[in-house]
Amino acid sequence: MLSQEEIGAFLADGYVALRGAVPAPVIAACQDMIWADLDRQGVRRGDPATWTAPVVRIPCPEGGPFAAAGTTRVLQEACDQLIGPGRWWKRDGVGGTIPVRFPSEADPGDAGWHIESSYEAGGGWRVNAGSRDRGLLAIYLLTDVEPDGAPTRLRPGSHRDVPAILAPAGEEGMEWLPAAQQAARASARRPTALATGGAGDVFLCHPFLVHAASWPHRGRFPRMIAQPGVALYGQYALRAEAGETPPPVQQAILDSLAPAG
Ligand SMILES: O=C(O)CCC(=O)C(=O)O
Repeated sequence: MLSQEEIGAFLADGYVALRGAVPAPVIAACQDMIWADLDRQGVRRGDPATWTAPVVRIPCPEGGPFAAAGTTRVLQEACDQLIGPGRWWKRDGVGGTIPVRFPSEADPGDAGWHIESSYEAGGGWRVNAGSRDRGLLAIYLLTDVEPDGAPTRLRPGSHRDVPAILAPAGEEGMEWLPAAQQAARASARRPTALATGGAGDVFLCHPFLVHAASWPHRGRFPRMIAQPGVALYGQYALRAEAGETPPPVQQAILDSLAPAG
């Protein structure tokens, strides 16, 4: 269970790190599956000469160790606490994509600051202030991630800059790209934190947390993360009902839309 202090940090910073959320043997089996997938693309575990691109993305494999990784008790309890019990899809796995970043001085071309999109409508990806369909962004460290090994960059507090951008667009929300660009500009003054740690750590992030990949990768080993969304059923109301205690994801949205004073 997350402590009150951790929930307070989530409200303030927009993320909380669950250290050791996925056991080491499960992580080792996930790595084996990822390498098997990379091998089919000619990128081989034991042969750094084949690590020619700064980033290779694969869809997160399903089943086996990934089903175990996505369903640990500590993760499910934290999702209940942050999103609200019964409000999110208990996926039998991890999902999303796995960007594998290799030691390289090259610009990977995908390291801009952004928020994630949350739902598809009219053939495009969108996001609205109620965070329709997205309860969290989860960042699973599937290898150790060192500060010089292309960690994901986070902007603590940036989740509070985003509701004011999205709210004027109402239920329909905004197209993802202009929303992400405005979120990046609005949060430029925020500090940067690095999603570093050990393999098996999971960062649970508010859906509006502004983040970015980083480069160069000056570590020795490929860095693997998964970065799925945790699906929300429906969307959050932008006003709390009387007597209701909103879950922290919703509370952060309400707080940032509340008039100052
Ligand atoms: O690879 C990373 O560190 C983050 C990538 C990312 O934010 C994305 O693909 O949306």
